[in-house]
Amino acid sequence: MSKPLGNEEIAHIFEKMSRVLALKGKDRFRILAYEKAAQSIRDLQQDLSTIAEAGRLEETPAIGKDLAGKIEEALRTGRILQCEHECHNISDSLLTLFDIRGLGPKTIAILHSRYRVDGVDDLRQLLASSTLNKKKGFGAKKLAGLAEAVESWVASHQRMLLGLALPKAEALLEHVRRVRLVSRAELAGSLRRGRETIGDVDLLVTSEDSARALIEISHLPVVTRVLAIGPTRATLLLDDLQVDIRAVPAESFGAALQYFTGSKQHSTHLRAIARHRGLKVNEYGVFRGRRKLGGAEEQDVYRLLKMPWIPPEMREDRGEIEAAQENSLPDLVELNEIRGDLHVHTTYSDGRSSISEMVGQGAALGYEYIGLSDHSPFQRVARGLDLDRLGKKIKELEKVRQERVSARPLVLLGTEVDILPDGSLDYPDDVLARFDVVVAAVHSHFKQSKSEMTERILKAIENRYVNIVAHPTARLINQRPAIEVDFQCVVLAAKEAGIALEIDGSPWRLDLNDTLARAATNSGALLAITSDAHSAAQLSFMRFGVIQARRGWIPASGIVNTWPWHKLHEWLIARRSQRVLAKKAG
Ligand code: DGT
Ligand code: CA
Ligand code: CA
Repeated sequence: MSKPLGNEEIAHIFEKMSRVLALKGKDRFRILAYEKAAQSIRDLQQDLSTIAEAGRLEETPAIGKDLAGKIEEALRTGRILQCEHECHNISDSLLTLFDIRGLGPKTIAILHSRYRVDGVDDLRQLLASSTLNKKKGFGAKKLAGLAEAVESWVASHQRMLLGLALPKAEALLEHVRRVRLVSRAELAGSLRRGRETIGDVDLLVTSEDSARALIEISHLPVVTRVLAIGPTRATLLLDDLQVDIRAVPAESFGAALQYFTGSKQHSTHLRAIARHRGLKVNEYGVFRGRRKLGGAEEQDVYRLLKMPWIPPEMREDRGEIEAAQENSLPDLVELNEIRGDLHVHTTYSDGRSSISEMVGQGAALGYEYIGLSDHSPFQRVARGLDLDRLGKKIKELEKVRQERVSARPLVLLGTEVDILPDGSLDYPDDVLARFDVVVAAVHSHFKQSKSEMTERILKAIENRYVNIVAHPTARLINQRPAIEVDFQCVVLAAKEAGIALEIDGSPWRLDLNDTLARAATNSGALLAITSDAHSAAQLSFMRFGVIQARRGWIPASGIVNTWPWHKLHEWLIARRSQRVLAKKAG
C-alpha cells in the first residue's frame, strides 16, 4: 500500500486542482471550491486522518460530500485519481506562475499555449526577448508591470544566506514574544537547523486567540508586507525575507516544532520508526490509536520513540536517528566553548576596525586570545602588507599589548598569507617565522586543474610555518563554486602535518561546509573555527561557523580554538620546534 497523504499534501493537490481548472477555463464555482478547501485544510488544527476516523470530514469548513470522498481516497490509497487525471501533463512549475503578482489564468494559459512558457525562467527569458512587444493583450504598460513582478518574485525566491536571515528572524522573534496575546514562539525550519541558506523563515506561535495574535504580529513595524493572513497562518515579508507563521495549540507545540523544524527526510524516518512501534507521530502529537501520549514539548516526541532529543542542526537524516537509538550522539561544540579567534582582519589590510577595536571586541566576547591575521602583499586590492607596513603593524601591536590593562585576550601577530599559484607562500620563511599564527589561503587562480590545485595546497601544507588552511574550498555561496581539489588528499596531508583546516564563519563562505568538515573530522584532521571578521562587529560571525561545525557533528575536542592558550600555544609552535630540534639533532 502506498503512503497515506498528510494534510499539506492533500491541500496541495486541491490547490493545484483549482489552478488547473482555472487554466482550463472551467466553472468558477468548482475552482473556488477547491481553493477554499485547500485553505480550510491548511487552517486545520488536527490531522485529516483523525477527523476521517471519527467520521467528521464533512463537518470541516469548505469540505462537502464530494471532497470528503476525495480526502478518504487520498488517506486510503495515497492518491486522488480524478485530480491526477485532470492535472495530467501540467507541471508544478507552470502553476507557480499563479504566484506572480498580476498574472491570472487567462494570461498564463496564453503564455503556455502560444509561447511555450512552462515556468518563471521561461517567462523571464520571453520578457527579455522582444517577442511579446506589440502583441495583442500585452501592452507596454502591462509588460513593464509583468517584468517588475517577475523580478520581485525571483528576488524573494533566491535562497538567503543564514548569516543575513538569522539576525532578522531573531529580531522578529523578540517582537513577537512581546505581543501580549502570544504565549510561546519559536523559530523552526531550515533556519533552526542552521542550513547555510534558507528559503523562508518558519515561525510557530501559541495563543489563546490565534487570529488576533496574527493580526497584531502582522502590524509589527518590522513587517513590510502581509502576503496572506488567516485564522491560524500568516505569510509576511520583512523586506525580502519571507516568514511563514503558524499558530498551533499549546498542547501540540512540541510536536509542531518537531514537524516544522524538519528536515522532511528526518521526520519521515521518525514516522517510520513510530509506525514500527505502533505509534503515530504528526504535527499534533504522538498517538497510540486515538490516545494522545504527548506533544506539548519537542522532547516528548523523541522520548516516546525511545531516543534522546536530537539537536536541530543534525536533523538531516544523515545517520543521526541511528546514532540517537544507539545513544551515541556526539557532544556537539557550542559557541561558549570557543576561546578565541585566529583569523580576523584590521585596518592594516582590508578590515574596517583598528587593532585596538578588534582586541577590545575580543575582550568583550571573553576571548583568551585573538590572532590578527591581515593579508600578504599578493592581495593588492585587500592592501596586503609588504614588509614595511608589516613592521608598522608590529609596532602598533606591541603598543596595544603594552597599553592594555587586561591580559586577555592575548594578542597574536597573525597573517593570512596567500598560497601562490605554484603552492609557494607569499612571504619567505624568515618572515613567516615572525608570526604567532599563520593562516594560508587560496585567493587567486581558482580554475587550476584538480591535480594542479591539489599539488598547490599540499605544497603549502608542507611549509612548517603554516598552522591553518583558511576557507579550503574558496567557494562563495551563490557566487563562486568550490575549487576542484582532491579533498581527501588535503585532509590526510593536514592530519599528517598536524595543522588545522578552517571552518570560516563568514556568511558568504561557510567553508569548510558541514559535510566536508564532518569528513575531515572523521579522517582525524583538526579544525579551526574563525570569523574571518573584517570589522569588530563581524567577530560575531564565529557563531555561523559553530553552527556549521554542529551540522558536521563536530565536538569541541577537534577544534583548536576551543583549547586553552597553553595547549594552543604548544600546538602552534610544535612543527617549528620539531624542525629546530631535528636540526639540532642533525
Ligand atoms: P527552506 O525553507 O527551503 O530553507 O527549507 P525548510 O526545511 O525550512 O522547508 P519549508 O519552509 O518548506 O518547511 C518547513 C518545515 O516543515 C520542513 O523543514 C519540514 C516541514 N515540512 C514541510 N513540508 C513537509 C512535508 O511534506 N512533509 C513533512 N514530513 N514535513 C514537511
Ligand atoms: Ca523554511
Ligand atoms: Ca516555510
